[in-house]
Amino acid sequence: PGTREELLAKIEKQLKPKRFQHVLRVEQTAIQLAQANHVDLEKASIAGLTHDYAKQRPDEDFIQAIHDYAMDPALLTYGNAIWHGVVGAEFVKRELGVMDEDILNAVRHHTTGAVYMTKLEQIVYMADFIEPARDFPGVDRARELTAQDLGRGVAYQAQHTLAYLVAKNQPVYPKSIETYNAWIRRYP
Ligand code: DGI
Ligand code: FE
Ligand code: FE
Ligand code: FE
Repeated sequence: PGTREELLAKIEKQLKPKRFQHVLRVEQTAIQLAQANHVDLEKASIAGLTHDYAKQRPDEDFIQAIHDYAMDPALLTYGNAIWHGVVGAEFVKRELGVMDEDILNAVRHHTTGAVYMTKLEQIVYMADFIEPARDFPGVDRARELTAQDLGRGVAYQAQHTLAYLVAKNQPVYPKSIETYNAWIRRYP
């Protein structure tokens, strides 16, 4: 994908300043988690930087992409919250030239998680949840658990997000429920 500077410039152009600052914090958090978990730092950096690349695109772009790339039509019943990761990864690949499937899967799964996640995917999922500006009840517990054991952090977030969505009367994407079931069994 060229130099880090080129990548940063392309990402910054797509995002409002607040969102871009979040992306930089997720990158730093992902790098720290990568150090602690013996994961490639460069991959953690690129995945952190690209995870919300598509967050501010119009719905039409996602709808077009779901058709163009023959993605699951059930996706059409959700919205930006789900699309920006799973469909956004296709834009990261084509527009930023990121071809590493581990990085692309980290982007794809950063919102919903997945039953099987590599260490890198777990790191991006957690970094997005616990980056230093995140402030919600439970975030300190999430930071603590993640520092002890990355997988425990994943189980905690899956549980926390599901409870949050139900409390807010929000539809739950099936993958989010699958993530919850799998990780709560691994970390009872
Ligand atoms: O993009 P960020 O704000 O940094 O964080 P994110 O991608 O983890 O989450 C974006 C939003 O997605 C957040 O408000 C919670 C929501 N979300 C997560 N899982 C689901 C969901 N929304 C729906 N409707 N269904 C889900 O399963
Ligand atoms: Fe996101
Ligand atoms: Fe998240
Ligand atoms: Fe994010």
